[in-house]
This record gives sequence, C-alpha cells and structure tokens, in this order.
Amino acid sequence: MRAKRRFELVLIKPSHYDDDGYVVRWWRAMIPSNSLAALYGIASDCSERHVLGPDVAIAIEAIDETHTRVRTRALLNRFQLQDNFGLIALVGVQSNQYLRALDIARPFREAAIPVVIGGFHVSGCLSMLDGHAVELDACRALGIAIFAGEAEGRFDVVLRDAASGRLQSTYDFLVDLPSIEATPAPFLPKRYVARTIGRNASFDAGRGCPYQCSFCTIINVQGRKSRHRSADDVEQLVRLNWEQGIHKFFITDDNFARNKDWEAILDRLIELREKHRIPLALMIQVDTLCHRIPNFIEKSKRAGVTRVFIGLENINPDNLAVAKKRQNKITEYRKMLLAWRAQGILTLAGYILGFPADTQETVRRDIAIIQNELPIDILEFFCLTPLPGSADHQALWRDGVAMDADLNNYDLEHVCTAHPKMSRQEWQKIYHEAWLLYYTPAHMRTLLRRAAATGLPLGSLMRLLARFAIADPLEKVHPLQSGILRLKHPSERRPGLPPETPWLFWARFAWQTFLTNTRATYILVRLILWTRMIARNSRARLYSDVALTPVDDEDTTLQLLTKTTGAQVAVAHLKKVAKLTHGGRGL
Ligand code: B12
Ligand code: SF4
Repeated sequence: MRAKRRFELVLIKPSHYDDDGYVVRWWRAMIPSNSLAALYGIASDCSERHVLGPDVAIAIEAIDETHTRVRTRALLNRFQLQDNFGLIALVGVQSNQYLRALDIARPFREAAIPVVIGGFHVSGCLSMLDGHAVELDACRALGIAIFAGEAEGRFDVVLRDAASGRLQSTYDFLVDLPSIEATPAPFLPKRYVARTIGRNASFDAGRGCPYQCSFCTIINVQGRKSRHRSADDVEQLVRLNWEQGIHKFFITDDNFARNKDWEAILDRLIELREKHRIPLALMIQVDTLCHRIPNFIEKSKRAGVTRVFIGLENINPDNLAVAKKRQNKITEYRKMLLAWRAQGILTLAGYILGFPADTQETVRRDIAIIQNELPIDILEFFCLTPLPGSADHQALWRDGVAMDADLNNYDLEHVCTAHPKMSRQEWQKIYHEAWLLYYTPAHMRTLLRRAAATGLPLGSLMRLLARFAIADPLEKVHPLQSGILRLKHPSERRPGLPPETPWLFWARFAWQTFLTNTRATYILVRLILWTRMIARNSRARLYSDVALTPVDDEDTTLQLLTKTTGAQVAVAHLKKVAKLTHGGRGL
C-alpha cells in the first residue's frame, strides 16, 4: 500500500480581546460554536470523499479559542513536518473577532502556510460595502484568502486550491446561497463538545429570515428566504450525536418559527423522543408572534424544547418602528410569554439598549415595567450596534458618520457610535447598570417563585440566573461569551499593548480569580438556598403577581401599555380594529 500524504486542516474559531487586551478564554465555555461544527461536518465529508485524491489523507483539527489555546509553535512544527501541506481556516469570524483572527494568522502567513477566513465579518462587509471596508485589505496585505458566503458545496475547491498552492484572494458566493438540504450535518466529536458547559451540540435547521430589522446582519448574509434541512437530515444528525451520548441541542436558526419546515422537523423530533426514547432537550430562537402559529408551542414542548430565546428587543413601539421591527407587537408580549410558560418552557429575551428614544431614565423605567408586568425569566442586554453587514452600518458608513474604529469593540457590549439623547459614557453606563437593575436579589427570588408557581424547572432557572447575574458585573463579559473559570496567558495579549512582567501578570491573575470566584460562589450559594426554600414551600404553587395574571384584553391599565406614546398609539389602534371587527369587544 502506498503511504498517504497528510494534509493538515486546522479549523480555528477565534475569540476576541477583553478590555485589558487578553483573549477571552475559559476552562469551560458557555455554548459550542455552531460555525465550527458546520465547517467540521463539511470538512469531514470532504475527507471521506477524498477530494484531494486517493493518496491524500485530510487530518482535521478543530480549535475553539473560547476554551482552547491556539498553540502556534506546535502547529507551525506540525505543518513543517508536512512541508506546509495544509490549511489554516479561520471559521465563523465575527467583526469583534476579526482583529484577533488576523493576529492568529500572522505567524502562519510568515511561515508561508495558506490561510483562509470566513464568517459574518467578511461576508457582511462584502455584501453591504465597497469590497475594502471594513479593514478587508488587511487580509489581502497578509495574503489571507477571503471566503464570503456559505461553505456547503464550496469547500472542495478551497481545499484543492490550498493543496495545489493556488489559493485565490477572494471566494465570493454571496449571490449564490446554497440549498442546505442533504448537506453534511454540523457535527463536533464529543471531545470538543465536552469543553462546554452542559455538553450541548448545535445545528442550524434553517437559514434566512423574512423580516427586515435595520440592525440585523443576518438577512444580508443568509438572505430572507427560508432554506432548511429536511426532517431526515435532522434525524440523521440527532442520531449521530446520540451515538456519542449527546442529546441536548441548540438549534441556532435565528427564527425557528419562520423555518418553512418547522412542523415536519418538530414531528420527527417528537417521534425520536416519544417512540425511540432519545431524551432530547432543545433550545430554539423565535420571534414574538410565534404563539400565533397553530400548534407551534405545543409541538415544541413535545419535541423537547426546554428553553426558548425571543428577540423582544424593546418595549417602546417608537423604538421598534425606527428599527423596522414592526412585527414586534408589545400588546402580544404577555400572551406569547404566558403561552410558553403554560408549557413549562423557560423564556430568555434579548433586550437592546440605545434606540433613539432611550435615555438612562427610560431604560430604568422600562426594566422595572418588565420586572413587574412581563413573565420573562431571563433578560439579556445588548447595545444597539451598527454591525458591519447591517443596513444601519451601511447608512452610517455611506454618510461618513463616526463609528468606533476598533473592530474588537463590535461585540454588542461596547457603545460604537453616538446617540441623540445620551453621551457615549451615559449609554455605556446604563448598559452595565441594566444587568444590576434586572438581576437584583429580590427579582431573582420573584423569578424563582413564579417558576415554582407555574411548574417551570427550578434547577435549570437557578443555573441560568447564576450565569446571567454574574457575567457582566464580575467577569466583564456578556453571558453569551462567558464560561467557567476564566483563563489567560501573557502571550495572548493584544499586539500594541505593553507585555506585563510575568510575576505581576500571574499575581494579578491569581488575585482576580480568587476575588471573582469567591463573589460568584456567594451569589450561587444564595441562589441555591432560595431555590431549596421555594421548592420546599407547600404554598409555592399559590404564588401570583401581575406578570402571571392571565391576559385580559379589556385591561389597558398596565404600565407596559400606557407609559410611552408609542404604546398608547398601539393600544388605541387595536381598540379601533377591535371595534370595527368585533363591535368593540376586547383589544
Ligand atoms: C448561534 C449563534 C451564537 C452562539 C454560537 C456561536 C456560533 N458562531 O456558533 C452563541 C450564543 C455562543 C453566540 C454568541 C455570540 N454571538 Co452569535 N450568533 C449565532 C447565530 C444566531 C447563528 C450562528 C450559526 O450557527 N450560523 C450558521 C453557520 C453555519 O453560519 P456561519 O457561522 O455564517 O458559517 C457559514 C459561512 O459563514 C461559512 N464560513 C464560516 N466560516 C468559514 C470559514 C471558512 C474557511 C470557509 C470556507 C467558510 C466559512 O460557511 C459556514 C457554513 O455555511 C448567528 C447569526 C447567524 N444566522 O449566523 C449569530 C451571530 C454570528 N452572533 C453575533 C454576535 C455579535 C455574537 C456575540 C458577540 C454576542 C455577545 N455579545 O455575546 C457572541 C460572541 C460569542 C463567541 N465567542 O462567538 C453576530 C455577529 C455579527 C458580526 N458581524 O460580527 C451574529 C451574526 C448575529 C447578529 N447579531 O447579527 N452566537
Ligand atoms: S427577526 Fe431577527 S433575524 Fe429576522 S431580521 Fe429581525 S433581527 Fe434579523
């Protein structure tokens, strides 16, 4: 038998730098990267099909920098052993990760190793800007190939070009979005998934969203038409993961409710769960009108959905209108949230701060309204950010409006542009304050009481509360970027910042680790005690408050519906429609 030549394919999902200039990395990260799983699945398929010829074996390694250090020297040695026959692929690179990705690439390019970059930054920029902005020429200067669009059916050509030393400077497939039916499933071997909390695998059952929110990059990269995997595809990937003992999945569709095939997919998952006894536990993302789709919530429950992420974004209709998010009807929010609660499913809602009508005072008021009147479990805050690839960014870029020049800050946690009513400092301050305002000890106890009263899983809510209450105040990162036990290394400091003396670095790191984890343990212990007390309380089922009260269409006294002019207009409009259609009964 002829010895096979080995092609080194290293898939790296970069992290980004924190405010001190160190790479954000954890012993265990929060969620696995679906982008990495997608590329791993596609690359494995290329390897099985011997796309580089029968004499070449493709050795694939996946590195998610949020939990694994990129050991550059060891990788360089490995490439050297194969005469640089291989490829470094920077995967799923977001705008805030772009500069880190370039820093990872530099030593490999200096050693003349082929490097290619893909993901939302390069795809978003090529979709909406002039082909050079924002900082795309930095790739060209380093000789990094840019891949825009989706890799399904297109990775063969990249691998062949890299193997023959003819990697092109740009691969642009943006106008030619592939069908994802019967394409290789996103997949990561268990050894990678085990480095994340909860050991969830992930897959996108579909791509594309019909709406047109102006801050959204997704529609300009993945399009507005629903493309989806088939029920057979989904069954196959579930079984593949179940073979390695994984049964929890994050379905990453931005809006699973608008996946044209949601029902067939849920029916198949129900079958796998109820007939084949695979104990599925799923998290999905949906819009605020999903409860109006017949059977959607009920089937989600039967399929194993335990957590649902909802793009609530704001409770002021004026703000939602500016962002072209008119599909979000605040008059429907309570109905939708109570519908999920009735099925025992935890709700997580995204909330954006920094819309034009927001001020520090209105944000404080709105958070209090949410706490009192909306039956949401977890609220996540984001700064309204002109992400490259969005219509918002394109408009500011065209008009020459100042935006933060440091791409590392485009992580939805840093203020990147001016606001009509708040200074940048005020906006940044209210973002951090928002976490403290929502996750007060009193409100966390209320959330646990609501959960006990309505049959939500208390332990699961308690774990979520711990993560979301701690990440921003203690770890200074968004919970979605967080993990357990922050890791740092002096060699991972952002270029341009002075390296610290090793003993000072390690002393400070040890002290910070001790301090943060002591505080975190205190919060966790309190949460555990509250949870136990509430679980043991025989009267817990009797608890009720305004948020849990069933929706009364006649009741328009809620602050949610009266405090902003936009809300008053929305209610008046609904009353008018109700009068015309039902003679005035109900909203
Ligand atoms: C699931 C998800 C998450 C998950 C998992 C992350 C992940 N990447 O899988 C979690 C919850 C952890 C997460 C966190 C964050 N996310 Co997120 N996330 C998503 C979401 C909804 C789906 C990602 C996905 O699975 N897509 C499907 C995959 C298959 O598509 P893809 O990544 O684009 O990859 C395809 C192509 O781009 C291409 N490709 C990608 N890389 C490469 C490389 C090569 C070499 C080649 C050839 C091709 C190629 O081929 C792939 C297959 O077709 C996207 C929106 C979206 N629809 O993509 C936002 C999105 C990627 N997230 C975003 C952001 C901002 C964040 C956070 C910073 C938010 C925060 N403050 O916490 C964090 C960052 C955390 C981190 N370390 O990555 C933004 C990025 C925007 C931008 N321009 O930078 C997006 C686009 C959403 C948005 N608001 O617009 N996220
Ligand atoms: S609903 Fe979500 S995915 Fe769809 S356009 Fe709006 S922000 Fe983008």
